[in-house]
Amino acid sequence: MAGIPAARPFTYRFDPAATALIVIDMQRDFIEPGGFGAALGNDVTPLRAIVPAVARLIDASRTAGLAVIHTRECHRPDLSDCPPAKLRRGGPSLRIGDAGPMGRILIAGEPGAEILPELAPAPGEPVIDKPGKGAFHATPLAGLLAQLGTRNLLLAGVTTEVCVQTTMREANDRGFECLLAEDATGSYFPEFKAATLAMIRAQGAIVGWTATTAEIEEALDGQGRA
Ligand code: C5J
Repeated sequence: MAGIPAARPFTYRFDPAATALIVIDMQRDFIEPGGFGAALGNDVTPLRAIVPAVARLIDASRTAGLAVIHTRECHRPDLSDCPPAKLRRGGPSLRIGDAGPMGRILIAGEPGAEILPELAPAPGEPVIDKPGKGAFHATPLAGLLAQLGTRNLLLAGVTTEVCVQTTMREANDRGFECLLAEDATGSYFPEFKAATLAMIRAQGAIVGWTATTAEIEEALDGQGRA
């Protein structure tokens, strides 16, 4: 058993053999200048700033033998998996499926929907394409985690208050013990990120725990499977 004594609101305990890292939606369209997020008028700087921490977390998790799972928010080219209510959002400037600066927006296979090259999944690491904000909705994630025997989830990625928080709440309701890496998650709105971290760990970890990447690295150090 490993632990992060400095985690908030109290010590987070986990068995590395039953722990997976989920990296949420580190896609070009959300993070790169000139992508969908930027075209909507968002400042992508706070999202770009987390890339080194996410890379460290992925490295530390791989070294410790944790399963590393990546997600992408994207849709089929015919948009058959995109509910009309979701399609209507984001207007009037740019909507899902429209031609955007990096190909059709949030469409599988388009350049903007790809994960940043510096965080590319390693061969064999699962990549879950998800049509919703939460990674459990309409995806094989629950079955995959059951197969792996996962009980604990470390989370990172973007955006903190949308896809990351939704996934963490879905996971919490399914019985996973979840910890969000504070400096490896980002939002276009720093005040939303701060509020999300606070509400996750409120009331005795009502949704889960938070810790820094350095604290997680320290806990994972030396945990590599033989
Ligand atoms: C958003 C996400 N913000 N990955 N997606 O639409 O959080």
